[in-house]
Amino acid sequence: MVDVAQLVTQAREGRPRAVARLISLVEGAAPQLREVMAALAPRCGNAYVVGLTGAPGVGKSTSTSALVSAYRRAGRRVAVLAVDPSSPFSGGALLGDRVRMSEHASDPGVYIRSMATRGHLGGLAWAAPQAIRVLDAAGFDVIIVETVGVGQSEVEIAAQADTSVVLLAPGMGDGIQAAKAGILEIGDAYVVNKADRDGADATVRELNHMLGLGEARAPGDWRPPIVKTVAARDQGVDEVIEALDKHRAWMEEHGVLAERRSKRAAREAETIALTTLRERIGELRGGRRLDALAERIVSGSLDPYAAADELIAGLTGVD
Ligand SMILES: Nc1nc2c(ncn2[C@@H]2O[C@H](COP(=O)(O)OP(=O)(O)OP(=O)(O)O)[C@@H](O)[C@H]2O)c(=O)[nH]1
Ligand SMILES: [Mg+2]
Repeated sequence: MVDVAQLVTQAREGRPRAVARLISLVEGAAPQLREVMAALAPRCGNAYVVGLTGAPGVGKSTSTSALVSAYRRAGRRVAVLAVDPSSPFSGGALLGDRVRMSEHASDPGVYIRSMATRGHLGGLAWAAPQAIRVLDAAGFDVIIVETVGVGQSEVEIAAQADTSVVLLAPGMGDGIQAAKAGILEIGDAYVVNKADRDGADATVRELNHMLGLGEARAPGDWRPPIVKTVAARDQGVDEVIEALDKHRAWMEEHGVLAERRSKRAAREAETIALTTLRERIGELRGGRRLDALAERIVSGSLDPYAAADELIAGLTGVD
């Protein structure tokens, strides 16, 4: 049995084992989540959520680790949520990252957790916000959500972060890939990592061009900065933090932070509602109700819209 009240109390104290248990409940889509989220809600809303995305191997984990160190030097408590949208829900994802982050292992001001999201009905969009809530309520000042940029995942993560950082590296054909993946629309800041390699300046130029940074913007508009880093040697990391701080200040000044958070909350509720409905429809598949409706559609005595209405009415207990 899970003692939710006790876990929540301990998580609020920032006890890592309790935080881990709660995130496991999220991963496993446990029925106790409803109770957990109700208990955590009053404690949420203080953490600054940074999304970090980029193609495989650009240096996300190395950068995350360097960012963690920089935030710690500034006295902030940091949590890292490494989301792997491609690995199965129960998998022990990102072992390599654990090793890479091991320098923070003994620091009680740091919590690192990887989470797999594939295979769950709601996937990344469902699980990540709830894990973020756990970390937020546990009192972390900054939550870094690292995701491999594959397909939709970076867009989904951007929707859940206060600030989104897109990481690129020179010489990987990133420019074209970036344009394809639509990441040019989601970055609040761009980092060209591996600047110790040839082609970093060319990547910066290309990015500048593609983002239209040379063009005029309305006063007060956010202009995404491009920062060069060598994460492996801790170079440029303070500039990244500076860019993040500036973006946060800009969002606060223009009401963007509140707006983003409110959109996020709406999406969260919507995702849970849709996931619940999908689950119930899935349950119906095993039962006779959907079969009966299907029979009537086939025989022409019911059209699919009317059948869907009946289905929805049945699901929500209105009929
Ligand atoms: N030359 C150079 N190599 C780097 C730099 N930053 C990271 N690397 C190396 O690039 C490789 C990939 O780094 P990771 O941090 O694991 O990259 P990642 O984006 O997290 O990779 P995935 O999680 O697999 O998508 C590692 O071998 C790093 O040591 C850098 O600034 N310069
Ligand atoms: Mg990584």
